[in-house]
Amino acid sequence: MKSATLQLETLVCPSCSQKIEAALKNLDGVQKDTVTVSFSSSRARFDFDESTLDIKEAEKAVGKVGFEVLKTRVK
Ligand SMILES: [Cu+2]
Repeated sequence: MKSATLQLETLVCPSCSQKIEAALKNLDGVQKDTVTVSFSSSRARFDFDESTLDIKEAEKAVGKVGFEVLKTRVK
């Protein structure tokens, strides 16, 4: 299990973070109960199974709902 932090472009309202959270929870390999999106720091965090999910897929999913990922950290 790995842990990811995505630095996003500045979120302008709390419903943005809900959209992103829902998109991440939809992905196979993401531990749903670990997904948190902080509106104030514009950051998404979650744990995921690296054998099921390529982190690029998570970036893509966030992009699809309309938000840019500025930086990704996995550890
Ligand atoms: Cu919004």
